[in-house]
Amino acid sequence: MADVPTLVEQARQGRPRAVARLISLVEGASPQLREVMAALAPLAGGAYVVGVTGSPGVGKSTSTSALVSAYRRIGKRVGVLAVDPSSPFSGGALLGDRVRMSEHASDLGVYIRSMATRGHLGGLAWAAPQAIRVLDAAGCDVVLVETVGVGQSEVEIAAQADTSVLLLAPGMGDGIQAAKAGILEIGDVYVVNKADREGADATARELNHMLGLGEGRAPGDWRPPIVKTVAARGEGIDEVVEALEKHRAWMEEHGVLAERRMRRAAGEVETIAVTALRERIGDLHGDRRLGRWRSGSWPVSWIRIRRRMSWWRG
Ligand SMILES: Nc1nc2c(ncn2[C@@H]2O[C@H](COP(=O)(O)OP(=O)(O)O)[C@@H](O)[C@H]2O)c(=O)[nH]1
Ligand SMILES: [Mg+2]
Repeated sequence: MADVPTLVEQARQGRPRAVARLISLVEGASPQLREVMAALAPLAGGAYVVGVTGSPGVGKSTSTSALVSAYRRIGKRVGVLAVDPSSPFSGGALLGDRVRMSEHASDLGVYIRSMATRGHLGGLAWAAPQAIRVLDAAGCDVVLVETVGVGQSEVEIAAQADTSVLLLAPGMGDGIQAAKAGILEIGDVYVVNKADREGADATARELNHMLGLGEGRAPGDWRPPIVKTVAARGEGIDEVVEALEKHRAWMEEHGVLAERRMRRAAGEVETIAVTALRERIGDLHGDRRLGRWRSGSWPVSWIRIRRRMSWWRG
């Protein structure tokens, strides 16, 4: 059994092994999950969670690494969660992330964690928010969540962030794709990376046009800015930080931050409830009770399940 209070204490001092251990305890739903959550809850809530999303190769890891440097320069402690729902193993993409973030490896003010598998429990919908909470409680001022753009899961993970940054790059056909995928709705800040390449201005213009199409904004509404960067050289990154701080200030002023966090908490409770329910029902295919259901008594079991569900809801 892990000594939870000691782990929490060490995590707050920035000890990477303690942070790693706590994340393992919460993402794997260990028997100590409740104890860990109870210890973390009063310490969490101070971190600003930023999602960094975009197609593979657009420069998410490079940008995230540059953002880490920028936040470190102003003395912030930073946590990074690199999530790749497309890869069932710790595969090549995450390895590349490691390399691109290796300059921060010896910095105790930075903690980097990759998460690849969808396999466990409620999958990333469960694991990602728990890991974010650990980083938050461990005293990170900023948590950057890098996630590749693949369908539903990216929206799911973007929903974990206070602010979502959507990255595009010229020549990737990203603009049109983004519009098709309805991704334009999830960005609070847009970044056209690889501005050293031809077509960056055109991509920014196209994006600006598309964002304008959705214009039905009231005067006080947030208008997502578009920032051009060359992440590989750190250019434009300070402007991204500035845009993030502006968005955060706007959210605080308009009560949006509290509202987003409340919605997030509700979603988390739902995930936990659904996961627990799924576990209780068990693996139906390997369950002998299924035989009884088949032999005619299933309506009774079904009523029992319904009752349990209404208990969850109520
Ligand atoms: N030319 C150029 N290449 C970049 C820039 N930013 C990142 N890259 C390169 O793009 C490739 C993919 O970057 P990466 O950060 O791994 O993208 P990710 O898959 O979105 O995380 C790498 O070879 C980077 O060196 C940039 O601003 N300009
Ligand atoms: Mg990456």
